[in-house]
Amino acid sequence: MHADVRERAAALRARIEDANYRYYVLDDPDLPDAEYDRLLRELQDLEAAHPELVTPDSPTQRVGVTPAGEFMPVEHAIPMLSLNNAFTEAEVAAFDRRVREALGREQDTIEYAVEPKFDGLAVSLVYQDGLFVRGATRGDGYTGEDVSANLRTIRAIPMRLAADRPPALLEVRGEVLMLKRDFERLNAEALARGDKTFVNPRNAAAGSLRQLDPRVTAQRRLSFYAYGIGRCEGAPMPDTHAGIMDWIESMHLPVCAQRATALGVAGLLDYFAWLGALRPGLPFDIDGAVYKVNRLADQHALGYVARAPRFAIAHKYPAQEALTVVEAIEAQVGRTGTLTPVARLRPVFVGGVTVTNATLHNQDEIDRKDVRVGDTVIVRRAGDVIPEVVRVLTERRGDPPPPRFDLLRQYPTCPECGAPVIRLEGEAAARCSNGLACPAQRKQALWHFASRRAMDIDGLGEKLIDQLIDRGLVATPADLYDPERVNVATLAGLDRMAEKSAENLLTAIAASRGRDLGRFLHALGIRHVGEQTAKDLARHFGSLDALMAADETALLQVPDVGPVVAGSIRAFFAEPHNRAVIEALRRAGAWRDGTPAAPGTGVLAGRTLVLTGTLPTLTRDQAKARIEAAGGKVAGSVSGKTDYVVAGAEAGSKLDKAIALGVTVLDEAALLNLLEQGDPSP
Ligand code: 9MJ
Repeated sequence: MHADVRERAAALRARIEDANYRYYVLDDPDLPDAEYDRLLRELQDLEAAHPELVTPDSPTQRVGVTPAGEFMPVEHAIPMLSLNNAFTEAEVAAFDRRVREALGREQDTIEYAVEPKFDGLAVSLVYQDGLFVRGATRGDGYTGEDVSANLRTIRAIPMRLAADRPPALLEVRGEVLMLKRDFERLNAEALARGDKTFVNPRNAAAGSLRQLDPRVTAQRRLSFYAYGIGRCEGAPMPDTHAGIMDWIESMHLPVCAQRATALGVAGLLDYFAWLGALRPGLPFDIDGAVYKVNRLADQHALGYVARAPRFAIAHKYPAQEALTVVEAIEAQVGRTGTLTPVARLRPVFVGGVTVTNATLHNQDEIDRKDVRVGDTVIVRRAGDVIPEVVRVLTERRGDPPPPRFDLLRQYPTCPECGAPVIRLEGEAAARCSNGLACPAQRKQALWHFASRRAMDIDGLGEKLIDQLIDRGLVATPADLYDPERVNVATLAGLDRMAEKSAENLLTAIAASRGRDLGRFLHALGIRHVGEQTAKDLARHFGSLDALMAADETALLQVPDVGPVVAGSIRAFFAEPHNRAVIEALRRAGAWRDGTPAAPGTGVLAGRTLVLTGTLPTLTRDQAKARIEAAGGKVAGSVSGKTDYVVAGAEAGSKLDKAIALGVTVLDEAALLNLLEQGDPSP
């Protein structure tokens, strides 16, 4: 065989593995996907023509192994012990005290290596002379299962260590996990196929790693982070845990960037707080921090108690999930009359707060999760989002089981006004049929009218609106501008209002007169007419009268307006009550006709941009305003018509789609540059 073929195969392998390292470990890819695929195909073809060229560390060997019948047991030469947990600062302080006492260094400040506690599955990877030879799950700590074929599919795990003189034997330990974005994509795909979804990234990772067919695992995009080593032979070892982490990082093993060292209890608690603040933005789930005595000689001296090391501890964040019981399911009436079912829960402490309610969204969601009154459920609270029911423990249902919950049967009439509740064909939502005669809808409509992105009436909050409606001072948005109803005397008589705050509110109401037509249309709260559609309508028709006179054909001329939106607009303006309110608002001078921000001008005229993720300095609203001020349009989803995607931290599937469609991706700096310099492309 020709030496040049062998050389080419070796070069391809090195290039592909380097691309894997850059993409999956450094998160800094340097090779377009198409080029990567081309190189991999070339290598596959070479190896197919010359099977003797195939090496066990070849990237072609990551998938393509035939399914195993079962996983073989693997004994861990050094047991894979678990960590003891600390839940309070006092427990962390007690841990540190035990360490100092056991080392006979009561007066010293101990140095710890500190790192996130990954919420994944522990595995051990064995490298012989730098080559990956076997990987196993933790199992019971003494015996695990050989999941080598599945671990090979994880691109972040090097098949060959990057070291000139690798150790003769090195056992790396770490966690296999699924990144949050990969988890979301997996579930979205499962949902689209009508398959079962996974409850959380940990379960998805576990289910994927224990697949008998590695081809399935390969499609799941698992990740890996090393957190230590087991056996090491034939190489000098660093003398601290932090040193070991740096060492294995140099061999291209993935270690997380959030590791550090900390001094004493104060240092540990500082790190815990710092990591806790980062937690929501991390690409993976963590459930705490791990503290390890940094010096290996000290670790050795401390040894083990029962089944856990005495030199390390896991400091856990309060649980994000908890078990509780659904005591009732009630409906809340929203702005457009939608009845949103809410589970009333037996109070339970989750993620640092007591949770008593969880949203159930709509009847479809209730059906999908099959939530019934009396059920024991898992509730989750993540960040400051509304708590949700993750899953019902159906096995805990009594006999006979409680009946299925049917929102329409439970609420044939609106709980706020008693009007019939209807569910339109093809809609998930049930809604009150009473429109603005329903006080709950009135309140929501008024709240929306006054909100920042509509009429922007500063100081008109929920509590005030409740009082204005409940006391009959205000029934419609137009009443806000009626001095007979809303004045210093009437306002000052409300709870939590004094003369000064009443005057401030009146000033804010007065300042809202004459808002541009786009904002005003948005403020009206016409179903299916959001902020962008409102702007498009204002731009297209230029005056409210022109819009009110438009028939369906005329409405369909407006970008993104289809028959449903057009129908909703026509129905809104056909309603006599709405026409009366609009006439009153006209007399109050609430809006100003005319076309906002003349289209066709500005550096981004005619360009469509999509925002995703968190930008470093601009809020989403600010970025949107800047783009629109430059004549550009901000769309909600990426399509062939998208000119740019502006991506920040934690960008999600929109970024993936942009890359797939070849849409130019900008970061914030590039966006600002574009706004300043203009768009060079035709
Ligand atoms: C996790 N789960 O992230 C350890 N771990 O160290 C970290 N687990 C561990 N270290 C010794 N970061 C036993 C387990």
